[in-house]
Amino acid sequence: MLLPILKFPDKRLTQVSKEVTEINDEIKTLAKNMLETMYEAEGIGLAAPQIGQFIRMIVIDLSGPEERSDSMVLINPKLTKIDDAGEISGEEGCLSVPLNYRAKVKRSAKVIVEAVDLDNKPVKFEAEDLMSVCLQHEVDHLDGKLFIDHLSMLKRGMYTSRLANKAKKEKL
Ligand code: K1U
Ligand code: ZN
Repeated sequence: MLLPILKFPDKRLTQVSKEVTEINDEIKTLAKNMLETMYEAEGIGLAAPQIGQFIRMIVIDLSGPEERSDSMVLINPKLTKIDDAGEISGEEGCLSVPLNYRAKVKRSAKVIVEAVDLDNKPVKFEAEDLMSVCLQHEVDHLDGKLFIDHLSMLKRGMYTSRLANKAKKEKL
């Protein structure tokens, strides 16, 4: 089932999500629907709060909507930034940020993620490049943050006025 994705400036996207305490059928169905929604929207990641469920669950598939070969469901993910690895600055987009807006964001180059999977099995791995960026982007959603919150006041202001202008034109 496809789920509607909340869009900025919806205030619900600023909520901090709660830990998942039990992995039941409802959580499993939600994970399946999140993957379907992510593929349909042509994303490489999706966090539960983006579809209005304020729990700490994310889905990722860097192989993309065509291949769909690398899907991953992470529950209660915790990131440890590896400071020695430095930073990377990659272009990000977000399924919750309208106008297909993209901008460069500085992130930790490497992170270690610890989580559990849908079988409640512990998962731990080191991530770099796009996987590191995507994990940090998705965990930010769980903490009520969007990638545009990392931009300078000037860049963010330019984006929000573009969005406001579009809304104004649509009202006319
Ligand atoms: O969380 C989301 O809104 C999904 C988001 C994930 C993401 C993309 C790029 C960098 C960090 C996190 C997207 O999938 S945006 C859409 C997109 O199609 C995309 C952007 C860059 C590379 C590949 C895909
Ligand atoms: Zn996003």
